[in-house]
Amino acid sequence: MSDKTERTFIMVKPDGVERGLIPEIMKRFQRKGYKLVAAKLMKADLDHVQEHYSDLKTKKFFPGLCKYMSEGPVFPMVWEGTDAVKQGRILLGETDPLKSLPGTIRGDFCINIGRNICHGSDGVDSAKKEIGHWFNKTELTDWKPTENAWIYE
Ligand code: DAT
Ligand code: MG
Repeated sequence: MSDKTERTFIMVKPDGVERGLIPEIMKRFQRKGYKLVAAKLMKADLDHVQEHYSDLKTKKFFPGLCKYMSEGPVFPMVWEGTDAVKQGRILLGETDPLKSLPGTIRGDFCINIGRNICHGSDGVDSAKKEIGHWFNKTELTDWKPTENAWIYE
């Protein structure tokens, strides 16, 4: 594997969970060839979500965003592989689903920016921070998928 191996934090938001889209979103990362390192279904409290989105706390939509994110179950995950952070954002599509191309997760499954079904880290540093915020070290599984021999030259 190349030395650009990265981990990214991807989370199915409450609307994605309620709409039964956990398997669909996981499938996009699995079939690309990324390795699942961690995943769990949980309900996050308001403080936890506010910390996750602390960069956006001055935005008008911040209270509504945090309320929606803390009122239903979420499905946080960690995926690993070459260029996983940037490629993860490409798989997700644009923040605004109406600007997301068909074939991307947001382009295929949603309409409204406030209900865009999934989160993805926007950089390697934020990915590290987010992974640490949502998962304990013991929840991050160290393993070598046998299929990697067929995904990486
Ligand atoms: P992204 O999730 O693509 O990284 P972001 O970090 O700028 O986008 O914003 C976090 C989430 O906040 C985003 O997924 C949906 C919501 N959001 C962003 N801009 C918004 C807006 N103008 N109105 C309502 N919700 C918004
Ligand atoms: Mg963001």
